[in-house]
Amino acid sequence: MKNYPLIRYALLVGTFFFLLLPSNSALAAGKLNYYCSAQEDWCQLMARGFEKETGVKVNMTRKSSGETFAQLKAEARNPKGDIWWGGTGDPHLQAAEEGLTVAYRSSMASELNDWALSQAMSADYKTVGIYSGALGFGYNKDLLKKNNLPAPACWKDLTKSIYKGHVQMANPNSSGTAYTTLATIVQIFGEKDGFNFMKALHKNINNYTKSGSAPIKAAARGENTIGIVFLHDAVKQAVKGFPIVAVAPCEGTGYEIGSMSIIKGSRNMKEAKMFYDYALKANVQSKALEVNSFQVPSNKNAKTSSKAPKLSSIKLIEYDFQKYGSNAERKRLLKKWDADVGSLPR
Ligand code: S7P
Repeated sequence: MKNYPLIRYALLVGTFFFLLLPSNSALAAGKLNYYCSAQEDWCQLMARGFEKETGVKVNMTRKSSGETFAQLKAEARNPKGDIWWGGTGDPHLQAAEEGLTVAYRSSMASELNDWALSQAMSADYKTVGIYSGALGFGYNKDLLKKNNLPAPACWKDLTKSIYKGHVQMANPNSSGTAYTTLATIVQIFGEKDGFNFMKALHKNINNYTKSGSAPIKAAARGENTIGIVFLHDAVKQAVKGFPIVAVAPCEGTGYEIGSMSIIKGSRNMKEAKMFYDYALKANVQSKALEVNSFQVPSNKNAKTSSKAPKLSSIKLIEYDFQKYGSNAERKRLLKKWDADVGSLPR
């Protein structure tokens, strides 16, 4: 009887300190520095979904593919990022070749399409395919009509003088979309004619943007007529109700294998691997449709939409990912584009 106040006091103090302790999931949770190169809304959806499922705090940085690659390179001695999710596969392959990313074999591999796995195998598992999509262009049909212009159907159409000042694309140094464009044109027409095409196109370009999808967003707002973009980015604007028409060019076109890589020197390796596995799940990839991201998912069981561009009905080239994702070729092509095209007057 005499000890009761003491026991009560001990219980009270114990409860007080127990309440100060973080919850179990918070105890287990860490943090993740997440570099994202897809569209902002999809990047956010992935970050918030992962936080909700795991309790891991996500710090997100959104930059275009070429810009993120440059950041990884600049931070190589003191890495600040843990995982790079999204963006075209070429700079992910280049990062793997330059030793900026590390190998990881996810247990989710058995659920992936062959093209996603071959991306992984070609880089000794230092990257993996998370989605795919074809390149093309989109136009604002109201602006085309207002300017009395015919609808372009082929790459070559975009170099016609009638479209002067009406075409927009991103800068291939910063943008994965624009680098895919450059590599696609060189693969379709050959290097000499391909660069002649880029020079002729240059005369019609009203602005080289930093981000790959910016030209079609500008077209949706009525500030630009034609944007060279991935078809799914054009469809996204059309689905939102803007007067955008997506075109798969008549000569054929290239495509991307959007990728994901774990950054070498990651300080949160456990969380980076958790995110990697999470991002390859079917239910997670299916969520892309919630933000109108119509890429083809790499997980065979993920949902697709009838609104998505049908890759089987598009004339796709045999895009050489090994060559155009190699350090030497990407550097060489970009240097040549800067010297022979980007620096010319318009
Ligand atoms: O999420 C849409 C998308 O087109 O964006 C990625 C793109 O590389 C990021 O933009 P940049 O062209 O500016 O790098 C694509 O991977 C993806 O399909």
